[in-house]
Amino acid sequence: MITIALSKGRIFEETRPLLAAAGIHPAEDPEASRKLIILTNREDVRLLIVRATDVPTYVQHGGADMGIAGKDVLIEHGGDGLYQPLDLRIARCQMMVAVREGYDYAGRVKEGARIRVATKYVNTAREHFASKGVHVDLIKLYGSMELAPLVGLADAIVDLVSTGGTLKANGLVAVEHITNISSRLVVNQASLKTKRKLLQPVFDVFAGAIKE
Ligand code: PRT
Ligand code: MG
Repeated sequence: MITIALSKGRIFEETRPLLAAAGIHPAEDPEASRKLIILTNREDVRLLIVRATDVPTYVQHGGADMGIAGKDVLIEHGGDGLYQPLDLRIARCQMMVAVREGYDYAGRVKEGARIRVATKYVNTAREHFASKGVHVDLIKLYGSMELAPLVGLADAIVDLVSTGGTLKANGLVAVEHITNISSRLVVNQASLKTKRKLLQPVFDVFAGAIKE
């Protein structure tokens, strides 16, 4: 049996064609179902529907044999105990620093001011600003980071941007690019040894179905 952990929403939608290429068709639509274990047409494959940030944890501890997780999530998790064979190039976006329109980010950095940064990605943000020698106070949030600069909770945010529509709708502008993000296949290291025969064909099909 192969257990695959993934999250609903964009990751599931963009993984669906890869699963189909491997002949794996979910028995139910996870968007509509309340079930957290979704069976498939293949008796030896099932899907676990978990929060995006929990995918590496399930795979690391063997709750799932493999999973699909954003690089943003993997950097924060640390990747311990995970084999990461493939960049699937799905759910792509960019991690950026953004501020309120009119906030002089470059000027504040040049002065050596302390900047208050709200983010869900504290490890990534800490490393980024340290490497640039920018002094920051990090404020951990769990979502809707865009709000923080609007109410004076923070001077800047570190968040993911794809179309830019969310920043624009909230009067924010991106001022610094941190890294490109896409989703990776992650595999439990014990499963890799004990279930290689079942897993390898899935990796091979996924590898062949990656776009660009
Ligand atoms: O939503 P929930 O709190 O349940 O969890 P989640 O946000 O962790 O999950 P989900 O499904 O939203 O995202 C899963 C993964 O998709 C992330 O870990 C990223 O790797 C990837 N991804 C790709 C994105 C985006 N693009 C993205 N645009 N994740 C989030 N966003 C958000 C962003 O945070 C911002 O709020 O979309 C908004 C910006 O989008 P634009 O198009 O307005 O720029
Ligand atoms: Mg989300």
